[in-house]
Amino acid sequence: MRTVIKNGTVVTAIDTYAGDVWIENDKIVAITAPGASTGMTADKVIDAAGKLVMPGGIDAHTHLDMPFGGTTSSDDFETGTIAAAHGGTTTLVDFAIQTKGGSLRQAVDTWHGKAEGKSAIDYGFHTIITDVNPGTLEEMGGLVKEGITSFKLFMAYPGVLYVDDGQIFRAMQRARDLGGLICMHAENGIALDVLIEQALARGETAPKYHSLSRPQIAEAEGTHRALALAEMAGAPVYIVHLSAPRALEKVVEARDRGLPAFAETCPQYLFCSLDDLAREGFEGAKYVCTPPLRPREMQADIWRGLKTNDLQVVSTDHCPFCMKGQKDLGRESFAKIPNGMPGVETRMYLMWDGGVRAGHISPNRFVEITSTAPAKIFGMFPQKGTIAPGSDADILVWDPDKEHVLSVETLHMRVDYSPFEGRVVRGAPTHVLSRGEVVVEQGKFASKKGRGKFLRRSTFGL
Ligand code: DUC
Ligand code: ZN
Ligand code: ZN
Repeated sequence: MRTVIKNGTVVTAIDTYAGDVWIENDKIVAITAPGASTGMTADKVIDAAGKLVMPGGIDAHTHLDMPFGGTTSSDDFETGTIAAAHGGTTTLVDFAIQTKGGSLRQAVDTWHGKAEGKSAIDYGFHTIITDVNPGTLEEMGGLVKEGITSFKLFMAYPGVLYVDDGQIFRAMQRARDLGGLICMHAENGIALDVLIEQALARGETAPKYHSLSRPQIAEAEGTHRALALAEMAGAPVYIVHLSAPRALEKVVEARDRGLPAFAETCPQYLFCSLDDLAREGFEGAKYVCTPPLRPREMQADIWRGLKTNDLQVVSTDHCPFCMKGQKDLGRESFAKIPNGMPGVETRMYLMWDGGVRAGHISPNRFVEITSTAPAKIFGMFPQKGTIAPGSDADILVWDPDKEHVLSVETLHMRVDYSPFEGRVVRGAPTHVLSRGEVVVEQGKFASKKGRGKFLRRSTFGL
């Protein structure tokens, strides 16, 4: 099967040029000058005149079908990956969680069971280690050989996901030896639990107190500690979901000293704020995620970090919970609201409309932070993350002017609200290809669940 995407403008992280992209089965095989006589014929022609041809989005941070906060995130691998494809994301990396007393093997087997036969796009796994002990340190080696080359640790959520500094340090040393990458949820959870208890004792139970009881200094301290431990271990580190200027300062300082320190932010920290958490009644619960949304004035610094490459990636931390039956567990106490927001489908729209169109970033930088950089950091490049001969044909034909309304009525995530209800964005995919197959065409899913493949990722190579 040969497909050609003709007459479009190819946009990668570094180039913008007119080119026809030729695909054979699941791979890109050639890029030719528009109209050049190539001698090749195609079974399928996609006309991309007036459109951009970009690598499919890579979301390196999702939580599908994850037990958390007394419930389970509402998208599974079927609904979550179909929604992702609609929004132009063709690869995701989800987190397999070690249960207390369980092994990493069990975690990964459980996650393979959740994804197989369901995922509509390609996927990899990180593992969340909740108990770093001689057994799990040993197991990390086996997982790296299976292509699970990154591990998330939590400084937050004492008694649930939290690991102490000794455990973090040992895991970092082991990751260094294996070529693995530690991803850190960097907030001082021990101190935050005290602040939460004190807020509740004062009767501060509304959703906005979720943010007011998690000050940015707790994230800055955690970020500094993660960077220091990684430096002592001689290991690279990746700070997940960075939300706060003072945490960003720590990353800047480490990178300026040449350390292999990386960090992502998420659209919610660029487009939502404490004002949303403070909405009337219980509406703020829609915006409860961790780290929390910050005062609106802090967004400018996060944009600056993205522009200057102090932040390298935008992923989503997609972790949806319905208002009815899930978020409402916390009507009496913000501490019982399941933490997480939906985002896997809206990331590319928001980063184009609110990032590129708003003048914060160029189209090339859009490709870099949503696709190329996560592919490189997480061992998927150049199979994923670019448009080049030999790469997987994960491609977006992107209409930069197409209007789309973000609403629970138009989006496909299995959740009963949208944080962006009614927002009109410009820029949307007309065709989404995953390994050469058109999976979404003009807003309609054109493929089937279960076609996505597990991705064996390489060790850390930057
Ligand atoms: N933050 C969230 O908002 N949800 C899942 C886990 C996390 O760290
Ligand atoms: Zn986290
Ligand atoms: Zn997360």
